[in-house]
Amino acid sequence: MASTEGHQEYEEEKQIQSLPKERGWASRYLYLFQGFWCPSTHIQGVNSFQNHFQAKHNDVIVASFPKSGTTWLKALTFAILNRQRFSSLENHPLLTSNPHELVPFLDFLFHGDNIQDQLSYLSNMTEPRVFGTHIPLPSLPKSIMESNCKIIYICRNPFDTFVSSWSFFNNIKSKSLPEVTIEEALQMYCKGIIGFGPIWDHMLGYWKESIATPNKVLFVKYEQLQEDVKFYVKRVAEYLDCPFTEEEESNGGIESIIKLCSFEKMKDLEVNKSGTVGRNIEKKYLFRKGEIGDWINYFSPAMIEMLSKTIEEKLSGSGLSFKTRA
Ligand code: PAP
Repeated sequence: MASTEGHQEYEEEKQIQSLPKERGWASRYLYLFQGFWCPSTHIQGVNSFQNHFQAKHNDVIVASFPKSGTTWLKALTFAILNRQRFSSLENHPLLTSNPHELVPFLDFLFHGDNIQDQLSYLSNMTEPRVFGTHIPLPSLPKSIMESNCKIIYICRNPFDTFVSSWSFFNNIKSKSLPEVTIEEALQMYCKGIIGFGPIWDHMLGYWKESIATPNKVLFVKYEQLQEDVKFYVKRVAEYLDCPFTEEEESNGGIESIIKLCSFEKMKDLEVNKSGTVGRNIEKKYLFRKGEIGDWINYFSPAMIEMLSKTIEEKLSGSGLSFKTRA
């Protein structure tokens, strides 16, 4: 057994060393793995996820590029799907657990060598199971694409996503890593070098699939959620085949979910103010400002030009666009 594990580790290490490598911002290096940039510590988890995960027909996957509104969409999706089980909002699990605890990231669940434990945990989860992933669409396990499970993808204006990532990484990164200026970080971001990047490929993969198979991928933007959350809560419920009844609507069922998952409410909960989640991430860093347009406080004119040109180049002709509110 030990020698099989040792052999596997050796093979994984060999695989990592053969990949293109660049300096990262929050990890020392990022490796170009299956077309996206990934810290070495993540590659084993992705391999295992691809090899072992078996989707069920009623699974729901919340997919996103990091810092695009994942926490919010996880909370909303969990609350929408489980509204019969947890009809009393006073005792709702979202008041005592972080959304990432209730809706685990599949790519992180498969880290380490306790795969059998993870598989039995997964098979015992209450259905419908809801998961998160930051993996780009072409790297999702076959069973996700081949089963009837549904994906909801959230993305965000690349300006705000950059600032949210920049602020988050500065909070969580090891002090032993070399300093990176915001200009250098933006240059890397524009070249696609950021965990799970390039961001354009990530968004376009899900965007194209949402057009080709709208029953498989629902594509949502953070800004759309902010502008009309009620519309999107109803849209998500319809897409997941659990539309709100007229009675639920008239009883304020939609509004109470919106309130429960709102930035102000979640940021203020004791459970989200301290402690860690996932791979030792301090929960308080998941709730920063929750605003559209904060990028203006960070970007110089040269940075605006650099990112605007890159967006134009990468997204033109795709039909995917973002309003930038300066
Ligand atoms: P993750 O990739 O680490 O899971 P993710 O949740 O995708 O992060 O994005 C974090 C952003 O969503 C933060 O944005 P900011 O840095 O611009 O503030 C965070 O504040 C915001 N956010 C978290 N929860 C909510 C919420 N309930 N409503 C609106 N925005 C939220």
